[in-house]
Amino acid sequence: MSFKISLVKLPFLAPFTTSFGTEAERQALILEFKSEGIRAFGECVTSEGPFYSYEDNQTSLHVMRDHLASVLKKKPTPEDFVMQTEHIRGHNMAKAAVEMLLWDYHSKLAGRPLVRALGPSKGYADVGISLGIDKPEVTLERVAQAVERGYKRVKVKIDRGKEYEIVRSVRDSFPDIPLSADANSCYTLKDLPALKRIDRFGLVYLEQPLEHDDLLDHARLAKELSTPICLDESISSVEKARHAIEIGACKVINIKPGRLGGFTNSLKVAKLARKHGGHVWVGGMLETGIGRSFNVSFASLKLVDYPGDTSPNDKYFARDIVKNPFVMKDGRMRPNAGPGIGVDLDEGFLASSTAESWKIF
Ligand code: OSB
Ligand code: MG
Repeated sequence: MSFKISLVKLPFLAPFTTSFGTEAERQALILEFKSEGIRAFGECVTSEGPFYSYEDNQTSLHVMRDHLASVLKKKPTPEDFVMQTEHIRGHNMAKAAVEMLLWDYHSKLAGRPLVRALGPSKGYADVGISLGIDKPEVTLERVAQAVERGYKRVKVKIDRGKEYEIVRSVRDSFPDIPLSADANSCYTLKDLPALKRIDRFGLVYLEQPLEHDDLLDHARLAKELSTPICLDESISSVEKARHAIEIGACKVINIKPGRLGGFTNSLKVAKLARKHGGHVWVGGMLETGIGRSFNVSFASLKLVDYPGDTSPNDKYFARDIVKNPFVMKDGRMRPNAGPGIGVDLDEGFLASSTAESWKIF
């Protein structure tokens, strides 16, 4: 039995900018667990710094090595892993990386694709694209390409003070596409006039406009806008999702299994939201082909009713660490046939992209 974590560096084709910063490369922690002839994988969605959330690669490495590895050793089911690590506060991204690896492990042990273990699937995921912040003319060009390639929804990242220009110019050129905007928490309720100005562009939703852990102000904002609110950062647990729905803080939830501590909690959030008439979709964290394969399986579930941020990885990387990257056809992507996440690793490229590696046990 062995468990190894590697830091893999993959340069982006173009820097990715959000309201909280710019990333030039993906620094991914890739997990590999071997037991009984099975090789299971995981990917932690943290990055170099604590900007999207308080977790980063260093904190997740510490939590995985010093608090989660001993639980992994017992090879629990994902559900049992969640229970056995409940006493560890927060650190959902670290927990999710190991929890999802266990989904891969147990699916491979049973010789079936990951998606079969998750629940009823449509057999494909509807795919949307997330466009980082750029000059309006660059964004317009990217939107045109995305529409041309058949994406089912386009999301533009917005920043405080520049939201009107970007949303208006995209809407002027593309009056009918399903369009959304993601603020990554750059506004407060004082910005209500600016948010009201983009309310008339028929966005399918406005993603995470306010504080990263707020629910109350989002509920207040929701009453002022006709555009539905989608929460990303704020939904950090099943309980938070329940509170958000209860007080009307959002109608839509961006499910990122990494943010929620894995698939066990993500399934609970998706079921809860749908039961109350809400909508859910699967977000992305600029994952490599390993992380993407987990996301695409989840996004193909019947429970998930909106297109996700699961664009094929040739959008981000010149070369991926898997030999069978996803391809999109008619705005759809089929989950891998397995077993487990069903990725065919490009071992040579993975080795040459690995900056550092830790043998945990
Ligand atoms: O807010 O959804 C977000 C990437 C990094 C951090 C936060 C977010 C994103 C994305 C990227 O939007 C979506 C993708 O992986 O394609
Ligand atoms: Mg977001």
